[in-house]
Amino acid sequence: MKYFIAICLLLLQQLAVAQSAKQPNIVVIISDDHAYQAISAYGSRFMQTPGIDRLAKEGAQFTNAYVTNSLCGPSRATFLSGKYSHINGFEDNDHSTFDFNQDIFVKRLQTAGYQTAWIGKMHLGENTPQGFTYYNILPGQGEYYNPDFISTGGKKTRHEGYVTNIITQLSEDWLGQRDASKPFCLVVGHKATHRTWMPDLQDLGAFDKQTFPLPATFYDDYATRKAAKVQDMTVAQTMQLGYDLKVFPSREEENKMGAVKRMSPAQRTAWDAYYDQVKKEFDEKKLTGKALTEWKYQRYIKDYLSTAKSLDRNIAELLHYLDTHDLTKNTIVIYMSDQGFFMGEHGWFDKRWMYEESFRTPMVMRYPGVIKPGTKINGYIMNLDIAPTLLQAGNAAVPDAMQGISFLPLLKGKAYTPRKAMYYHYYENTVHHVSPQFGIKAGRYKLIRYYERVNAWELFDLEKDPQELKNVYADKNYAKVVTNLKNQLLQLIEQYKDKEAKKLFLTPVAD
Ligand code: SGN
Ligand code: CA
Repeated sequence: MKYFIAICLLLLQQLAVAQSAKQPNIVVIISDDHAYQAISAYGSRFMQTPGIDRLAKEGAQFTNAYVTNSLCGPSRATFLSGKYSHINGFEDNDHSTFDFNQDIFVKRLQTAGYQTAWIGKMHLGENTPQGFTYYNILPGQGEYYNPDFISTGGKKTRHEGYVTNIITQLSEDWLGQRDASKPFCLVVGHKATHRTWMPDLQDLGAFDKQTFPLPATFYDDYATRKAAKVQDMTVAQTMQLGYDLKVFPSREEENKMGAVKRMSPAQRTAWDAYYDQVKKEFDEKKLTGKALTEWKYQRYIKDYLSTAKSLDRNIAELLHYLDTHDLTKNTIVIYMSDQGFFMGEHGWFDKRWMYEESFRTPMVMRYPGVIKPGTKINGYIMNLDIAPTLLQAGNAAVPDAMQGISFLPLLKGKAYTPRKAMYYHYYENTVHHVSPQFGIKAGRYKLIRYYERVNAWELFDLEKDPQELKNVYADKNYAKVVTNLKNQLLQLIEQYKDKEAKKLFLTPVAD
């Protein structure tokens, strides 16, 4: 009997091993507003990111990864559903709340035997998350210091400390107590590097010795681009000295800021010691005009990079946890941002546009035994493709209704047809005054149609104008290109069933 039990246990153990070998664990780390320009694997001129670079070295780096709608909620909704915003229902952060009754990949992974969790920033509205064995998420945008979290069942708990560190800790805690006989899928949602770029105390001043050259397009005059002229997202005008850059006219004004008010006395002392010095130097300089704008740029970049430094350190820490718990070999790890971000290009911060800095997102992926270390994937991949890819990797069926394409065959060196063109649609029309827009990127060209705030078309020849400064839509030499791209755009609109875009597409624009 004793032997029989021992043999049964052994068999069960082997079964579990075989099962997990077939079904890899999955960790997806999604940051917020982290620009590829700030990642050394992408050739950053700003900083080193050894944590993210490790994933690129040990796995694949996607050099042409893009999002369907460059905004926080819509990006996460597409990630979960594998569908464009007009199909999954989450079009913008202002009016949408995610309908968790719909088909999302985590639910299908659960059915396939996975434990699933989302920890950190989710930002999908008020509905109770479904599809997760466990969740512990920030309400809305969340806070950098002493953030509240809402866990499975709706319990709210305040955690003392810095948000990026806490999210890592909670992720490791969940991994530590999970049912180790089942594969897992963990989504780690970071708040960093979102506005208002509040660094961890240990990173205050980390970039103070450096001066960063302005991007070549910093003083863009937006000639030929109507929508770019009316936005409200410039370092010069929109970015605020107090709210964004922590240089307030007085302590009383600073005290009005909720994000600072919630700090503990010890945190606040360290915080003020640093920013009081910044304010002192600023006051002494008495800057105006361009000098003031350029000073703001330096401060923006320094705070932004400091939050990115903590983000990268925490990614390295989570990878270390996988190493020390014998999980590295059988775990897919994806790191990506919810979209790109402007680091002063065109004079801007924020995202939303179909312009490269915003549309394109950093993405790296490690999958031991499947992806050869140091792989570069240069084809077009969209955040739309992740759900079907992970379903396939987890041995779960990919529903036909998903609009993304699994790139697992590409990783495995099997038959795979890359997409030739990408479709984009952005809807929000409030904060930062970016006009709703949809468009197509196909190789050398990008065609964008703006509507609602501005009605206009833009065409860029990316070979001649990679910085997207010169709209050549009206240039007769490009007439054939316009016709051709419009045909392709209409095909994509129909393929993805975007009825609203089709109506707009068929409405002529009066120039
Ligand atoms: C907030 C920010 C905006 C940002 C949006 C969307 N202002 O409104 O600058 O564009 O979020 O960001 S803030 O003062 O509240 O920081 S997203 O990442 O959630 O889509
Ligand atoms: Ca975001």
